[in-house]
Amino acid sequence: MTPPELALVVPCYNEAARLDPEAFLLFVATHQGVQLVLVDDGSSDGTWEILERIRAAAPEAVTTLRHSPNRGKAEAVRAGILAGLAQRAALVGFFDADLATPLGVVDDFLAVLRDRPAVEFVLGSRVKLMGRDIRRKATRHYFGRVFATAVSHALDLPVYDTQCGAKILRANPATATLFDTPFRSAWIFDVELIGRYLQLPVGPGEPARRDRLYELVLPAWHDRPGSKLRWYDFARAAVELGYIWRERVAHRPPDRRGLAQESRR
Ligand SMILES: Nc1nc2c(ncn2[C@@H]2O[C@H](COP(=O)(O)OP(=O)(O)O)[C@@H](O)[C@H]2O)c(=O)[nH]1
Ligand SMILES: [Mg+2]
Repeated sequence: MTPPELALVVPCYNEAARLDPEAFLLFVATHQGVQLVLVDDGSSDGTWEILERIRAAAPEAVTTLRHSPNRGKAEAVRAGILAGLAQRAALVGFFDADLATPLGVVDDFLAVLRDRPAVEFVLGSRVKLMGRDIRRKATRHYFGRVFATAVSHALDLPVYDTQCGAKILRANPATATLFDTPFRSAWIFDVELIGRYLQLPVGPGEPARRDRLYELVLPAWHDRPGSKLRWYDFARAAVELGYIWRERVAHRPPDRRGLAQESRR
Protein backbone atom coordinates (compact mmCIF):
# COMPACT_ATOMS: atom_id res chain seq x y z
CA MET A 1 0.00 0.00 0.00
CA THR A 2 1.36 3.45 -0.92
CA PRO A 3 1.63 5.51 2.28
CA PRO A 4 -1.24 8.02 2.41
CA GLU A 5 -0.61 11.74 2.54
CA LEU A 6 -3.15 11.95 5.36
CA ALA A 7 -4.69 9.36 7.67
CA LEU A 8 -7.86 10.96 9.02
CA VAL A 9 -9.35 9.27 12.07
CA VAL A 10 -13.09 9.47 12.74
CA PRO A 11 -14.00 8.25 16.25
CA CYS A 12 -17.56 6.92 16.35
CA TYR A 13 -19.61 6.08 19.42
CA ASN A 14 -23.28 5.28 18.75
CA GLU A 15 -23.27 7.44 15.65
CA ALA A 16 -25.70 5.42 13.50
CA ALA A 17 -28.20 8.29 13.40
CA ARG A 18 -25.62 10.99 12.64
CA LEU A 19 -23.23 9.26 10.22
CA ASP A 20 -23.43 10.42 6.62
CA PRO A 21 -21.82 7.61 4.53
CA GLU A 22 -22.25 9.54 1.26
CA ALA A 23 -20.25 12.49 2.60
CA PHE A 24 -17.35 10.19 3.54
CA LEU A 25 -17.45 8.35 0.21
CA LEU A 26 -17.56 11.58 -1.80
CA PHE A 27 -14.65 12.84 0.24
CA VAL A 28 -12.39 9.84 -0.45
CA ALA A 29 -13.43 9.81 -4.11
CA THR A 30 -12.19 13.40 -4.46
CA HIS A 31 -9.11 13.12 -2.18
CA GLN A 32 -6.70 10.56 -3.60
CA GLY A 33 -4.06 10.66 -0.87
CA VAL A 34 -6.42 10.41 2.08
CA GLN A 35 -7.00 7.25 4.10
CA LEU A 36 -10.04 7.37 6.38
CA VAL A 37 -9.62 5.46 9.62
CA LEU A 38 -13.11 4.89 11.03
CA VAL A 39 -13.07 3.69 14.63
CA ASP A 40 -16.14 2.18 16.25
CA ASP A 41 -15.81 2.77 19.98
CA GLY A 42 -17.96 -0.10 21.26
CA SER A 43 -21.25 1.18 19.82
CA SER A 44 -24.48 -0.74 20.35
CA ASP A 45 -26.60 0.93 17.66
CA GLY A 46 -25.38 -0.51 14.36
CA THR A 47 -22.54 2.01 13.87
CA TRP A 48 -20.09 -0.82 13.06
CA GLU A 49 -22.28 -2.09 10.21
CA ILE A 50 -22.44 1.40 8.70
CA LEU A 51 -18.65 1.80 8.96
CA GLU A 52 -18.18 -1.57 7.29
CA ARG A 53 -20.52 -0.51 4.49
CA ILE A 54 -18.42 2.60 3.92
CA ARG A 55 -15.25 0.49 3.83
CA ALA A 56 -16.79 -2.03 1.42
CA ALA A 57 -17.66 0.81 -0.97
CA ALA A 58 -14.07 2.15 -0.99
CA PRO A 59 -11.79 -0.57 0.44
CA GLU A 60 -8.51 1.05 -0.67
CA ALA A 61 -9.31 4.37 0.97
CA VAL A 62 -10.98 3.28 4.20
CA THR A 63 -9.71 1.36 7.23
CA THR A 64 -12.09 0.31 10.01
CA LEU A 65 -11.22 -0.53 13.62
CA ARG A 66 -13.47 -1.71 16.39
CA HIS A 67 -13.13 -1.32 20.15
CA SER A 68 -15.28 -3.46 22.37
CA PRO A 69 -16.34 -2.40 24.92
CA ASN A 70 -16.40 1.40 24.71
CA ARG A 71 -13.08 3.02 25.73
CA GLY A 72 -13.79 6.72 25.18
CA LYS A 73 -12.90 9.18 22.46
CA ALA A 74 -9.26 9.56 23.55
CA GLU A 75 -8.50 5.87 23.09
CA ALA A 76 -10.54 5.67 19.89
CA VAL A 77 -8.53 8.53 18.38
CA ARG A 78 -5.23 7.13 19.69
CA ALA A 79 -5.91 3.69 18.16
CA GLY A 80 -6.85 5.28 14.83
CA ILE A 81 -3.74 7.46 14.78
CA LEU A 82 -1.54 4.45 15.58
CA ALA A 83 -3.11 2.69 12.58
CA GLY A 84 -2.38 5.75 10.42
CA LEU A 85 1.23 5.85 11.65
CA ALA A 86 1.56 2.12 10.86
CA GLN A 87 0.45 2.95 7.30
CA ARG A 88 3.31 5.53 7.26
CA ALA A 89 0.98 8.47 6.60
CA ALA A 90 2.76 11.82 6.25
CA LEU A 91 0.00 13.57 8.20
CA VAL A 92 -2.36 12.23 10.83
CA GLY A 93 -5.44 13.85 12.30
CA PHE A 94 -8.99 13.45 13.50
CA PHE A 95 -12.46 14.81 12.73
CA ASP A 96 -15.63 14.23 14.76
CA ALA A 97 -18.11 11.80 13.21
CA ASP A 98 -20.98 14.32 13.18
CA LEU A 99 -19.02 16.40 10.63
CA ALA A 100 -19.69 19.55 12.64
CA THR A 101 -16.47 20.54 10.85
CA PRO A 102 -17.39 19.74 7.23
CA LEU A 103 -14.94 17.43 5.44
CA GLY A 104 -14.26 20.08 2.80
CA VAL A 105 -12.32 22.00 5.46
CA VAL A 106 -9.62 19.28 5.33
CA ASP A 107 -8.36 21.13 2.23
CA ASP A 108 -7.81 24.25 4.34
CA PHE A 109 -5.76 22.22 6.84
CA LEU A 110 -3.70 20.71 4.00
CA ALA A 111 -3.09 24.17 2.52
CA VAL A 112 -1.69 25.45 5.83
CA LEU A 113 0.64 22.46 6.13
CA ARG A 114 1.72 22.83 2.50
CA ASP A 115 2.30 26.59 2.60
CA ARG A 116 3.90 26.80 6.05
CA PRO A 117 6.64 24.18 6.38
CA ALA A 118 7.47 25.30 9.94
CA VAL A 119 3.94 24.49 11.14
CA GLU A 120 3.70 21.01 12.62
CA PHE A 121 0.29 20.88 14.31
CA VAL A 122 -2.90 22.55 13.04
CA LEU A 123 -5.89 23.00 15.36
CA GLY A 124 -9.33 23.88 14.06
CA SER A 125 -10.65 26.93 15.89
CA ARG A 126 -14.28 28.02 16.10
CA VAL A 127 -14.25 31.80 16.03
CA LYS A 128 -17.53 33.53 15.32
CA LEU A 129 -16.35 36.15 12.86
CA MET A 130 -18.26 37.87 10.08
CA GLY A 131 -18.01 35.89 6.89
CA ARG A 132 -17.62 32.56 8.79
CA ASP A 133 -20.50 30.17 9.25
CA ILE A 134 -20.10 29.14 12.90
CA ARG A 135 -23.33 27.84 14.42
CA ARG A 136 -23.00 26.94 18.07
CA LYS A 137 -25.51 26.94 20.93
CA ALA A 138 -25.09 30.06 23.08
CA THR A 139 -24.66 28.08 26.34
CA ARG A 140 -21.99 25.83 24.83
CA HIS A 141 -20.28 28.90 23.40
CA TYR A 142 -20.08 30.74 26.74
CA PHE A 143 -19.09 27.66 28.76
CA GLY A 144 -16.59 26.95 26.04
CA ARG A 145 -15.06 30.45 26.28
CA VAL A 146 -14.65 30.18 30.07
CA PHE A 147 -13.08 26.76 29.70
CA ALA A 148 -10.81 27.91 26.86
CA THR A 149 -9.52 30.79 28.98
CA ALA A 150 -8.71 28.37 31.82
CA VAL A 151 -6.94 26.07 29.35
CA SER A 152 -4.90 28.93 27.99
CA HIS A 153 -3.65 29.65 31.54
CA ALA A 154 -3.08 25.99 32.34
CA LEU A 155 -0.95 25.50 29.22
CA ASP A 156 0.56 29.00 29.32
CA LEU A 157 -0.36 29.25 25.64
CA PRO A 158 -2.45 31.85 23.81
CA VAL A 159 -4.70 29.15 22.34
CA TYR A 160 -8.30 30.14 21.51
CA ASP A 161 -10.03 26.78 21.08
CA THR A 162 -8.61 23.43 22.18
CA GLN A 163 -11.89 21.49 22.08
CA CYS A 164 -12.79 21.60 18.39
CA GLY A 165 -12.81 18.01 17.15
CA ALA A 166 -10.72 18.75 14.05
CA LYS A 167 -6.92 18.56 14.29
CA ILE A 168 -4.13 17.49 11.91
CA LEU A 169 -0.39 17.13 12.56
CA ARG A 170 2.72 16.04 10.74
CA ALA A 171 3.78 12.48 11.46
CA ASN A 172 7.45 12.16 12.42
CA PRO A 173 9.39 10.24 15.09
CA ALA A 174 8.82 13.01 17.65
CA THR A 175 5.09 13.51 17.09
CA ALA A 176 4.53 9.74 16.89
CA THR A 177 5.56 9.51 20.57
CA LEU A 178 2.53 11.66 21.49
CA PHE A 179 0.36 8.59 20.95
CA ASP A 180 2.60 6.00 22.64
CA THR A 181 0.65 5.85 25.89
CA PRO A 182 -3.05 6.25 26.73
CA PHE A 183 -4.24 9.71 27.66
CA ARG A 184 -5.01 10.20 31.31
CA SER A 185 -7.91 12.51 30.54
CA ALA A 186 -11.02 11.03 28.97
CA TRP A 187 -12.81 14.35 28.46
CA ILE A 188 -10.16 16.85 27.50
CA PHE A 189 -7.54 14.68 25.90
CA ASP A 190 -7.09 17.40 23.27
CA VAL A 191 -5.61 19.63 25.98
CA GLU A 192 -3.40 16.79 27.15
CA LEU A 193 -2.27 16.19 23.57
CA ILE A 194 -1.26 19.83 23.18
CA GLY A 195 0.44 19.67 26.61
CA ARG A 196 2.40 16.60 25.49
CA TYR A 197 3.29 18.33 22.24
CA LEU A 198 4.69 21.36 24.07
CA GLN A 199 6.93 19.06 26.09
CA LEU A 200 8.51 17.33 23.08
CA PRO A 201 12.27 17.93 22.95
CA VAL A 202 13.53 20.64 20.58
CA GLY A 203 16.73 20.10 18.60
CA PRO A 204 19.43 22.80 18.30
CA GLY A 205 18.34 25.55 15.88
CA GLU A 206 14.75 24.25 15.76
CA PRO A 207 11.86 26.60 16.58
CA ALA A 208 10.11 26.11 19.92
CA ARG A 209 7.18 23.72 19.72
CA ARG A 210 4.74 26.47 20.73
CA ASP A 211 5.79 28.35 17.58
CA ARG A 212 4.94 25.34 15.41
CA LEU A 213 1.28 25.23 16.43
CA TYR A 214 -1.26 26.94 14.17
CA GLU A 215 -4.91 27.63 14.86
CA LEU A 216 -6.94 27.54 11.68
CA VAL A 217 -10.04 29.71 11.96
CA LEU A 218 -12.69 27.45 10.49
CA PRO A 219 -14.79 28.79 7.61
CA ALA A 220 -17.73 26.69 8.87
CA TRP A 221 -18.73 24.73 11.98
CA HIS A 222 -22.25 23.52 12.70
CA ASP A 223 -23.29 22.27 16.12
CA ARG A 224 -25.07 18.96 15.50
CA PRO A 225 -27.81 17.74 17.81
CA GLY A 226 -26.97 14.49 19.60
CA SER A 227 -23.80 15.52 21.42
CA LYS A 228 -23.05 13.12 24.26
CA LEU A 229 -21.51 15.79 26.47
CA ARG A 230 -23.47 16.49 29.67
CA TRP A 231 -23.23 19.41 32.08
CA TYR A 232 -21.31 17.37 34.68
CA ASP A 233 -18.65 16.70 32.07
CA PHE A 234 -17.60 20.32 32.53
CA ALA A 235 -16.87 19.56 36.20
CA ARG A 236 -14.81 16.50 35.24
CA ALA A 237 -13.02 18.57 32.63
CA ALA A 238 -12.11 21.16 35.29
CA VAL A 239 -10.56 18.45 37.51
CA GLU A 240 -8.63 17.01 34.58
CA LEU A 241 -7.43 20.48 33.63
CA GLY A 242 -6.00 20.80 37.16
CA TYR A 243 -3.89 17.66 36.56
CA ILE A 244 -2.67 18.98 33.22
CA TRP A 245 -1.72 22.33 34.79
CA ARG A 246 0.22 20.53 37.56
CA GLU A 247 2.03 18.44 34.97
CA ARG A 248 3.07 21.52 33.00
CA VAL A 249 4.34 23.36 36.06
CA ALA A 250 6.35 20.28 37.07
CA HIS A 251 7.98 20.17 33.62
CA ARG A 252 8.57 23.88 33.27
CA PRO A 253 12.24 24.48 32.33
CA PRO A 254 14.38 25.54 35.37
CA ASP A 255 15.12 29.05 34.04
CA ARG A 256 11.37 29.92 33.81
CA ARG A 257 10.75 28.57 37.32
CA GLY A 258 13.63 30.76 38.51
CA LEU A 259 12.09 33.76 36.77
CA ALA A 260 8.71 33.10 38.39
CA GLN A 261 10.36 32.98 41.85
CA GLU A 262 12.35 36.10 41.03
CA SER A 263 9.22 38.06 40.12
CA ARG A 264 7.51 37.04 43.39
CA ARG A 265 10.27 38.55 45.50
N1 LIG B 1 -18.99 11.33 23.89
C1 LIG B 1 -18.27 10.32 23.40
N2 LIG B 1 -17.84 10.45 22.13
C2 LIG B 1 -17.10 9.45 21.64
C3 LIG B 1 -16.74 8.33 22.42
N3 LIG B 1 -15.97 7.54 21.67
C4 LIG B 1 -15.87 8.14 20.46
N4 LIG B 1 -16.56 9.30 20.44
C5 LIG B 1 -16.68 10.23 19.29
O1 LIG B 1 -16.09 11.49 19.62
C6 LIG B 1 -16.80 12.55 18.98
C7 LIG B 1 -17.43 13.44 20.04
O2 LIG B 1 -18.45 14.18 19.47
P1 LIG B 1 -19.76 14.75 20.20
O3 LIG B 1 -20.40 13.74 21.09
O4 LIG B 1 -20.58 15.36 19.11
O5 LIG B 1 -19.14 15.86 21.13
P2 LIG B 1 -19.21 17.43 20.96
O6 LIG B 1 -19.29 17.76 19.51
O7 LIG B 1 -17.94 17.91 21.63
O8 LIG B 1 -20.42 17.81 21.70
C8 LIG B 1 -17.83 11.87 18.09
O9 LIG B 1 -17.26 11.60 16.84
C9 LIG B 1 -18.11 10.60 18.89
O10 LIG B 1 -18.69 9.58 18.15
C10 LIG B 1 -17.22 8.20 23.75
O11 LIG B 1 -16.97 7.25 24.47
N5 LIG B 1 -17.99 9.23 24.19
MG1 LIG C 1 -20.38 17.24 18.01
